[in-house]
Amino acid sequence: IPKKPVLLTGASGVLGRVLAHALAAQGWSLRLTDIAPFPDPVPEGAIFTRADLNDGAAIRRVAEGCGTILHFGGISVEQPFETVIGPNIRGLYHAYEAARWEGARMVFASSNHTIGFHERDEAIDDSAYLLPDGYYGLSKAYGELMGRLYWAKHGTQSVFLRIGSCTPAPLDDRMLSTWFSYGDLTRLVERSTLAPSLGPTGCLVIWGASRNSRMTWWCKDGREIIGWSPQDSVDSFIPELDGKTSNSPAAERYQGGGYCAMGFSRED
Ligand code: NAI
Ligand code: 15L
Repeated sequence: IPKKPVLLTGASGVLGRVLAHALAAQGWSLRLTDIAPFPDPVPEGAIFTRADLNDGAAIRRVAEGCGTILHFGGISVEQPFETVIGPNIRGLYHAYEAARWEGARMVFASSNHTIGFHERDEAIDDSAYLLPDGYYGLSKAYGELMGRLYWAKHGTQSVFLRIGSCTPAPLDDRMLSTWFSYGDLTRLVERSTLAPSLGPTGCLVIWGASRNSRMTWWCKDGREIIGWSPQDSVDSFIPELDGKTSNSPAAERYQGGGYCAMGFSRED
């Protein structure tokens, strides 16, 4: 288990709750925070503090003494620019400042929407250029760039988890590729926290998808350096979900799916 307490932002959200319970059950000492109250009994070994990511002083206080920040808080779906900018840009800056101050590692819940406009027949690796599919994806791309800045300037380490679709079960044809189980997410967060080194670049990109035979889009990443690979698979859902597509050409052409189709107005 980690030597120092671990701060989890977005603790009251869907993935935050999964991680809070799973990591506390393994004996981790957790500091949980969110703007919304924690909806369950706070697990043993955890302390919950309500805070807004827009409040830098509050985020610094909740991070005090922590060796890792699991940054899962913020806007988690496509929203207007003005809605995204506070939690996901200013809030991210506050999380990074706290990490720098504490000498903590950042494990950042990035997203496949950082690269959503790559086409589905392209196989891309962790060096592919960022190609966000909306203001939400753009904020996650900015987060990864902020991580690179904080490594280059301050030596802050980051793992960027480019999460696919992390839900209890898949819902459509696209998720036969992008689905990521809660178990695989939890093990990825454990390895991202506990791995002694992230290698010479200080920052690693990891694709958050389970062992799905249809995940042919996302290739090489930093998983070997932290000693993680997915164990679960979505394949048993293929008979049920194969061909369950939308009728939007943009949603079906690009890796980001429906996010690419929102407000899409290009004509070629
Ligand atoms: P969620 O929306 O359930 O959780 C986000 C949490 O952030 C919420 O509890 C919300 O109250 C909190 N939050 C929002 N604004 C805040 C603010 N100003 N100050 C403090 N807390 C604030 O989202 P979910 O699904 O749990 O995702 C967690 C993270 O993982 C998000 O960053 C999301 O972008 C990322 N992610 C999730 C994926 C998924 O499949 N669930 C896929 C890719 C990325
Ligand atoms: C995300 O980044 C979102 O947080 C999540 O709600 C899903 O939409 C997911 O991507 C996805 O691409 O399925």
